[in-house]
Amino acid sequence: MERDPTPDVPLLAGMAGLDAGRSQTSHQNRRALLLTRETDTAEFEALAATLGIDIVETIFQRGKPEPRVHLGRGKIEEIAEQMGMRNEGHPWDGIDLILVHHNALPRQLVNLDDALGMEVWDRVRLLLELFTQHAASVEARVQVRIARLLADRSILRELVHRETMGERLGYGAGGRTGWRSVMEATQFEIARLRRRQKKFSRSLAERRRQRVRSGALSVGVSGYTNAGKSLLFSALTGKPVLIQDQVFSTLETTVGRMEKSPRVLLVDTIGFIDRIPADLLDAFSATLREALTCDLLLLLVDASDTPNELRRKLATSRRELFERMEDEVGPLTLILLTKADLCDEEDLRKAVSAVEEVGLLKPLIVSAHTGAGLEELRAAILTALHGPPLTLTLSTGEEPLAALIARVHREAMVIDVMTRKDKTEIRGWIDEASAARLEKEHPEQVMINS
Ligand SMILES: Nc1nc2c(ncn2[C@@H]2O[C@H](COP(=O)(O)OP(=O)(O)OP(=O)(O)O)[C@@H](O)[C@H]2O)c(=O)[nH]1
Ligand SMILES: [Mg+2]
Repeated sequence: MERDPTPDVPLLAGMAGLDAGRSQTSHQNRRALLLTRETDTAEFEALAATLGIDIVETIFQRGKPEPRVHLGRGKIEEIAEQMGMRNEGHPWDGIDLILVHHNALPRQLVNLDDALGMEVWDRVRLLLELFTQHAASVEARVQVRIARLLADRSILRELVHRETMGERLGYGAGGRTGWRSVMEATQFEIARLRRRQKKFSRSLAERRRQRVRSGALSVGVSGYTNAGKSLLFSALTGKPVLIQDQVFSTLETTVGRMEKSPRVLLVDTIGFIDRIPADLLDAFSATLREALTCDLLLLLVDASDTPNELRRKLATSRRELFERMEDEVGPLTLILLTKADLCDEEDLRKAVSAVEEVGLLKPLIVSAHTGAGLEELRAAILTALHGPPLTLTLSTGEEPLAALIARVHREAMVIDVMTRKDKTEIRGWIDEASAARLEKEHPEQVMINS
């Protein structure tokens, strides 16, 4: 069958799997109009700004979303008319994109596209574009592609329906290619990518099993997007990762060893956002599972947000976490207030009470930027994983004392060392298996007290 390489409807985020090349297009400096029913559009605007899109004007209409075109039909007609009258110097000159502040229904998107004759993105599509640009690894790219095609499929269902009803033609010259065949190609592509993704999840699961077998303990770093997860991960592991003042910089998991405690593994991962459709997150479920199937979870909350923002993001993070837990209890969780360096005492006090209000434990206050609170955080992580620190008393004997001390330093996180004549006392955290091995191998020389 002959296919037109680009369908004439720019509604399809993944080009229905027909044209993979287009999916990495830059949207830098595009001019857009934003349509909204809500007054607070700050987060949406930040998402658009991340892509370099310039929102020229925001059109706000009070009232409930309408099923046809989200705003009122009259309003959309007015906009279409204005668009038609644009000339050079018109404030809307150069606009080629309509943004809708809403997770729109397929029907609304198709209607808007028809009415305005212009590319239309809703919030989901905006997120998809962002994910596409930030997907750095093969794994992330496959996940994003599945998410895009799933979004396309819902729109294609609508187009097929209209085609069947005779309301809309197929694409290509004279509408000769039916949407039904595009839909089939999309289904096929989704199935193919899902098989690839299954392989990824299997190898992730295998890696996780290997880590468990090796006796390592894992700590997931979770939280709303842009909360500071990657910077904290980097500060604790010394491993460089992408850190940007942008939402969704991170789309895949990175595992790193906590400095000074090589048996503790930290897992950096994708963040949460409000009202993300299940389909979209499902594409990332293997990635999230990696961070959430852990021995301890850190839940990061940006202390420099206003108390209202903080409460909203905390609620979203908790809901997402709760829905994704394999058992009802989930791993032990520490709440962290991050970016403390950007706050004064009053801000911090308000942030702490916002966390406590919802019945969570007292948060730890940290700044990955200045390093404040990080030693306390390491101690809290180790205590949560291994219990309170132990004291090891090492005595002279068959094995040279210096060798024993060096080994303890390698395997434990040492808090302090006291040297007497023929004995050395070391206080620190050590995992049970290492402690048991030490005692078993050198029963005369090693004594452990809690
Ligand atoms: N001042 C200050 N800035 C911070 C701190 N932690 C993170 N940031 C900044 O906050 C922004 C986001 O940090 P990231 O570590 O990328 O956040 P993330 O949670 O990994 O974000 P995503 O991966 O995009 O979800 C960056 O500009 C960081 O430099 C902090 O403790 N203090
Ligand atoms: Mg990150």
